[in-house]
Amino acid sequence: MEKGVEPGTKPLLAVLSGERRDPPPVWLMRQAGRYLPEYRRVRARVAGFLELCYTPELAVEVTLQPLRRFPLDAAILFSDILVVPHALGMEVRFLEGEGPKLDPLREPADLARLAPAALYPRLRPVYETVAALARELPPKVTLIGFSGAPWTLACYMLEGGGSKDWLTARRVALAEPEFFARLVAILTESVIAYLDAQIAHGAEAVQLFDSWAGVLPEGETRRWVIEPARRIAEALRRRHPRVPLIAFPRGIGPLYPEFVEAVRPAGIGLDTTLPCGWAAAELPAGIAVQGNLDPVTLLVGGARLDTAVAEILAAFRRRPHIFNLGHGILPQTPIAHVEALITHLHSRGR
Ligand code: 1CP
Repeated sequence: MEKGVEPGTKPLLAVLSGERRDPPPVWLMRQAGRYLPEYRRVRARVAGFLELCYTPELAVEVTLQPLRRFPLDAAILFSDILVVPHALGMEVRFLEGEGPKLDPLREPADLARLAPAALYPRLRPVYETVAALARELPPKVTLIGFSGAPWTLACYMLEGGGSKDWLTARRVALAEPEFFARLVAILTESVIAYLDAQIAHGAEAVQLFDSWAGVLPEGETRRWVIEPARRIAEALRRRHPRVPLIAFPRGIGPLYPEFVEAVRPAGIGLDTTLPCGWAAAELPAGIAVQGNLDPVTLLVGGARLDTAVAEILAAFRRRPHIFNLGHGILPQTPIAHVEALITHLHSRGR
């Protein structure tokens, strides 16, 4: 079922294969979701957020909602990174206004609670969503699948929810490296299987979100961020050589070039804090860069937004570039600002 790369027809895939496009293709991280009233209406129809992720008909609808409003170049599967810990057997709940809550892993014996064999059957509804989207998408739009990366998933699984500093996960990684390595090994294999199945069902590109990579020191970044991403990228390249991977190791700063050399993804997501000029100069020439508008700038809009967009376009004018935010869109973002951003991109180009 895997589709070949069609660089001639899909701008996003063309850029991921190393071409430059002017204006650049655009999509926005977390482009479906709470800033859209039509999302909130669908969300109100289900009791829990996970039910939305596991009901293909609704997940397809929510994935397509932003594309009906804006001429985006990609649809990103509507799901969440925490479906992987959930499918492995952990309890995961999303509480209104409080974010996710998990029943945390506390000691090595707790790893026995994880059942990798359950992954495929439990995630089948997600694969059905991918397959339905692959059939329904307009011809120029690329279907992006995704997964959380092992480090970020381990953060939630050890902490039991969101955190400002991820102290539990950082402590376990440093103080109990054997326990932590076993957890990361299970997650690495799970992420490979999960992304492999998304591709088999029609995902044309996949993004690996390592949202909390930036809290680790250098050595731990190599071991728990770069090395797992390298293994995931290699396994997917072997199985699906033509399907591009976009890696998003948020916050790793000066380790970005080393990450790219080791992992060799087709695209690299740049976070908000990374200076564009530095990234344009320091990252290997063939790789597509994605980003990195500050979500707060999109929230504020107006002249600030126009200036920031112009600066990003100028910095990446000589490189394959996918326009995106440097992190997920904020729920308070006015829809008019998203419209203004895309109009600006399409009218001015570079
Ligand atoms: O009540 C609701 O509607 C739940 C809000 C919500 C939504 C809309 C959550 C809970 N997840 C999502 C969807 C989601 N999450 C997508 C779908 C695509 C899209 O919206 O366009 C994607 C790609 C994610 C990825 C995700 N979830 C990440 C990685 C990206 C990032 O922003 O860093 C992370 C860290 C999560 C965890 C998560 N899920 C939900 C929340 C509120 C959080 C963050 C919790 C925290 O701050 O720690």
